[in-house]
Amino acid sequence: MNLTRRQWIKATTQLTAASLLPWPLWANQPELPMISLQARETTASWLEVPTPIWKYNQPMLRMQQGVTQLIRVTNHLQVPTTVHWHGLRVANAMDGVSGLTQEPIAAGASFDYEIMSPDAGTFWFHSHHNTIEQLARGLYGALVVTGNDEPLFERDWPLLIDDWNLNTNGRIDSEFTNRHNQSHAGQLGTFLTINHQRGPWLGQAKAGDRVRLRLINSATNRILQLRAEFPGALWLAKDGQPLSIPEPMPEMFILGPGERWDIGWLARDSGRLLEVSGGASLVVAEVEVSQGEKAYIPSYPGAMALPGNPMPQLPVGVSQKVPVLLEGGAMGQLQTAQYQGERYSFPELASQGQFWAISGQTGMPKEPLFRARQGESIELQLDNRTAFPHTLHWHGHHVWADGRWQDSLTMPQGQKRSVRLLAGSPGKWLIHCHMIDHQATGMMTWFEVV
Ligand SMILES: [Cu+2]
Repeated sequence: MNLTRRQWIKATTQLTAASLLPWPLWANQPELPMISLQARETTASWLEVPTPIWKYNQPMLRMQQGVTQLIRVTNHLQVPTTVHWHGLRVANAMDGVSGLTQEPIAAGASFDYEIMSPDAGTFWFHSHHNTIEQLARGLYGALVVTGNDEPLFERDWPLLIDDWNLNTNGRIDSEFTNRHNQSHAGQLGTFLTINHQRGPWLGQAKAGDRVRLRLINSATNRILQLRAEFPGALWLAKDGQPLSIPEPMPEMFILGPGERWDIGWLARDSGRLLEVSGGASLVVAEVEVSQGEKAYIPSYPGAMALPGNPMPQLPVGVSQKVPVLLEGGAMGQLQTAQYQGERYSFPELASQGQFWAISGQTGMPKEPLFRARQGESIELQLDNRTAFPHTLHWHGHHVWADGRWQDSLTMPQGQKRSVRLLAGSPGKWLIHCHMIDHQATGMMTWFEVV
């Protein structure tokens, strides 16, 4: 038989393909990329005396959008722990909530988190077991998910901003159950760190550099009030989700615990970021801009817009309306609430260390706040009837609020508003105040996607 060259190539290709078939399919599967994350005790050199803290060996993780990543968490602490991937739309079993989605990782043990983020953006991770202590001791890190078609930034800086409650010996005040703080605005710190380093954080750029600042509030309770001196800077994304059109960044803005803003800035002259909630102005970050040889500075920074993530389309109608009443705390009007299946008066709740309620329940209720089928559109009618602001956080989901997707939302006292949630992956998902003193004393609930 005479074969032409083309026929011969075709025949041999088919032969090669056929000869591969008997191999098991898994033989060609690449191994998952693995990150070894270790929770351990260490010390920080912030003051003249060392400060014992708890920290991950890698407090700055990067992973690729859409690629499954294996993160092996080894617990070198003397107490159990878990890791929650804040803002990532992961499978429920990987969400890291002890007592709801997994058993805690025992001291000395490991747990494999297999996570895939459909979204590129700025996220973070932290302990979700005895969070009130473990987050305050420093168990958190930044998680940057990089996309394929993101615009180029010459500088890309995640900044985890935290405040610490240190005593006169430079140690973390280990009283995590101060009832006065818990029933008010929560324990605030006085000592500011950025990426676990004493502030201010310093960055260097050249005139004409496109700078991406990823601001993350990793404080346990403090709502940061930030003043930005970055002329012409833009808000690019909230909680990892890009704005469809970048917005001019206001000079003053707040960042509640767990919230993130991505900022795009065309560097011309030096800029800085200040924190002013404590009355005095503390410098959080300074970017020094050197006037180098770069002659051309583009005048239109529109090219900084981030490509959208694969978020679902918001349907027109809603299938359920769920009231989410935030009640309790000092100077609140909470009379009674259910706690562990029993109804108690507010003084009885307070004597058990419970101060805050969501829709009449304090602590983790046995039944979910609502159940929804995957893809269902829910209207959450948020109503903050307390005398304090709260930063609500939804696990595994973003809600549509203020024309953008957000996984954490700061609500001033007395505020009433509706947001939309589209039920995502099946499982049990937490909703709680990310001021951890409030979460630990009652302000949490959960919903179930079936
Ligand atoms: Cu709160």
